[in-house]
Amino acid sequence: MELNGNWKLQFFDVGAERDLEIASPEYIDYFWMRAQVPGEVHSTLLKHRLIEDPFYGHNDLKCRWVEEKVWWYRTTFEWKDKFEKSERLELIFEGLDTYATVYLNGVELGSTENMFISHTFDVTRELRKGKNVLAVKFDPIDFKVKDKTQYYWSGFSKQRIWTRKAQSHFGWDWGPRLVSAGIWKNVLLQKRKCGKIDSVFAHTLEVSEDQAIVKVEIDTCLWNKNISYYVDVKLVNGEDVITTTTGIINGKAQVNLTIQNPKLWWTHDLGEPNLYNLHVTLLADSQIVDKQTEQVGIRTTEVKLINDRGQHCFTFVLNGVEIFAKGSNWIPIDSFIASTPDERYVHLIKMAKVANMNMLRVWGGGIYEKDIFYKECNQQGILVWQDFMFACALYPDYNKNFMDNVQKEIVSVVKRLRNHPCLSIWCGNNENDWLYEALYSSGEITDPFYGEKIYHELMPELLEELDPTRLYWPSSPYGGNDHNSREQGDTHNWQVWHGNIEPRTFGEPQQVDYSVEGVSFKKFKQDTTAFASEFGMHASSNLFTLKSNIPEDQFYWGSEELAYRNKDVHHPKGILLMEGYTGIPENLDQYLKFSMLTQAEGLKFGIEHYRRNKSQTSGALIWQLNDCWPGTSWSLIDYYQLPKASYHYARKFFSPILYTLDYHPSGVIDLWGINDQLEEWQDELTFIVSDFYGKTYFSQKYPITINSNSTTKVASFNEKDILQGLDPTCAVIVIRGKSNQVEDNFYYFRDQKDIQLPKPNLQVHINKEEQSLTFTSKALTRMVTIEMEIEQLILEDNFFDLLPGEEKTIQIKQLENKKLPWETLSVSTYNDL
Ligand code: BMA
Repeated sequence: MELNGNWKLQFFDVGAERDLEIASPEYIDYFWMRAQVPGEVHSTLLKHRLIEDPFYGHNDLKCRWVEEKVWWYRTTFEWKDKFEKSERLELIFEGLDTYATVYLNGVELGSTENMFISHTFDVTRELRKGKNVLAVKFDPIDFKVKDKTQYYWSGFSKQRIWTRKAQSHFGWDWGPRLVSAGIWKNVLLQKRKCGKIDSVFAHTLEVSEDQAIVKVEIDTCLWNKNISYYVDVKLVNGEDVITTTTGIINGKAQVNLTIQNPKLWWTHDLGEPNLYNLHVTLLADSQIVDKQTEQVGIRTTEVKLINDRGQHCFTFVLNGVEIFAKGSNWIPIDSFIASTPDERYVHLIKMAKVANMNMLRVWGGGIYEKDIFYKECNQQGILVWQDFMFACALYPDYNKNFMDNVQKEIVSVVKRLRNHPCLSIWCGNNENDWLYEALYSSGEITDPFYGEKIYHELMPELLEELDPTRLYWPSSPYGGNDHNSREQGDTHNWQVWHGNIEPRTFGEPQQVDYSVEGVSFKKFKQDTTAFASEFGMHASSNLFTLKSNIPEDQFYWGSEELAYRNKDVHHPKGILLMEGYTGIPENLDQYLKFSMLTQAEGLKFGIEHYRRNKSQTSGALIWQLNDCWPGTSWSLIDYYQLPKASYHYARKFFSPILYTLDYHPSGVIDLWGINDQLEEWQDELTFIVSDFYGKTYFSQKYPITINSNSTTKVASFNEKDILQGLDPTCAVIVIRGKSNQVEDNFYYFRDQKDIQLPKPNLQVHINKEEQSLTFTSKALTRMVTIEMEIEQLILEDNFFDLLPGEEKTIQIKQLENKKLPWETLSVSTYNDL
């Protein structure tokens, strides 16, 4: 039975009321506000207009008071069910954020202090026939941690380290401080007969040509010694059904299922993400006692750390195939995660897939994601890199209570997530090992490495027992002499944007170079990492997103409100990056286009480099896919789920087949073909150099064959030879495949700021009935930008370049098929600036 209904909410000052009075069934909550459960207090307050939209202007500051209050939830429910003596009743809170005390009918059941896990209370004796009153009190975080040590290193906020709650709620360099509280997941009441399934673990033992073996381990809690228990296990995929029954010894059961002609789980770019449903039923004397269904996939996965040449590598291997991981980092989908509808998750993950991503990293400063996230990744064939939720700080691993809490969390999270076929690695934390060592070396930290015991003792020990099937990696980045070393393990390239001087080795201080060259994306070219798990650049959100959240009188470049959207401390970094590529913007229009183009071209530059270096580099995960609020950040997709230019570029630079240019400073240009598919690839390439009015100066065709999962250098040119006297600031290169299955790739001979674009000449034909736009132009058009004032607009392509004389038609729709506001349509280009 679900207990999500009828909840009411009220706040009090700390110590103002007696807890038992408010928890009492007799307490009159008539004047309390109705609350949404699952949800958080902020979203309820917003609904009742008791706070202003926290995302608008500086409103986040205006609702700071929310985190200082004690919040009480109350609900009543009827219990009519028949109930036998042998039965137990369990009250389950799947998520309480965070310091909660639970009362049923005035009786205190217990307190919780971990947002990430579910909490179960035995209420067999406290539950009444008829009306019941359930109350939950949330104490303010500050009240709980104010007397705890808070002096040592902890990025963005000192308060957060003691509290097992999304660390980014306390503010991060891409999001405001909005410390939520509330019942953020389902509340359930469950009748237990004489036992229950505690956990199920299904994993593929082996896969051969026509057969697979899946091992299923089941843990149970049984409380009647006089009954004989057993479990039924059923694996189903359409017509294929495999069943077996087994007994239970010491609470545990285990079976090996043999599947003939298994349908393997693949990432979407390599095959079908086939899934099976695993039904586990616990029976006692032929009566069903409990059931659990898990979505599982048959697949093997490993991370190779040494390659066939005996060198360090970091390569994900799926069903025996080495893959290049293409994707991005995932941060919490919203500052208010609880009230975010599942559809937003579905759409965002679909967008990642459309952009040819095959991996998302659930970053360690947010949450272990909601079930919908993993289900969608299973279904859409996207691998997940899973961090544990520790980020950019020291954590009090010397404190027993804290460690007990962390231990419970790890056990519970691993049991919850380990069956998902998408999950491919466990990672201990985000940047703690690397930053600790670097900051210690530069004298900024003098404390011991608090937290070390979590990632280097507790986690590996627990995972060995709970999930030995996946690589446990202590941190990201990790490995080598400097945890961010390019020789070993994964790396975060924060040379670009943050200006870190690399490489460094253990013991050296981390130095930064804040200059145009120091932060430039051209630095990617020196990066020979085995796996780039973070790197990126800022870009503005879309105009509509910003306009909707910035007061009108502040809606200009250089305004305080616009700057407030950017939570990264050192604002000039973005300016330096643009200065190097587009020039410094002088107005909002320019800022939008300059920052978006710099981000898109910068990521393209880096990722095409990583992909060409496939024999050494096996992954490129962009920092960051999404935003939790309408700010300006590294994201590819803004808070209104409107893509930035980089998103559409990603679809092209992550394409399984890629034709790419390696531009050497000497003027030599190499043409490469990359094939990430499992079959050999054949095509005919045309390489054209032309001016901006369509006159060709150089053109060459190349029949190509690229072996499966490999790269090939197709040709090499000299800039001078292919320009044939043409001014490099007025020239474009287009690489086009005859197969028509690979999108054209455009290159310019110089940085954008030095290019002399022709006057705009774009013709647009609008077909409202067919919801399409057709573009033509007599001159090269850079960055055709289509905008409309609506969220979740879906465009086949946007921010693209159009060659003179060519025609391009773009389909346009809204995700939920809402009526398009044609009157707000705007088409602009870089040539207009
Ligand atoms: C890395 C991430 C985040 C951060 C990002 C941008 O440090 O792990 O903590 O938001 O870079 O600075």
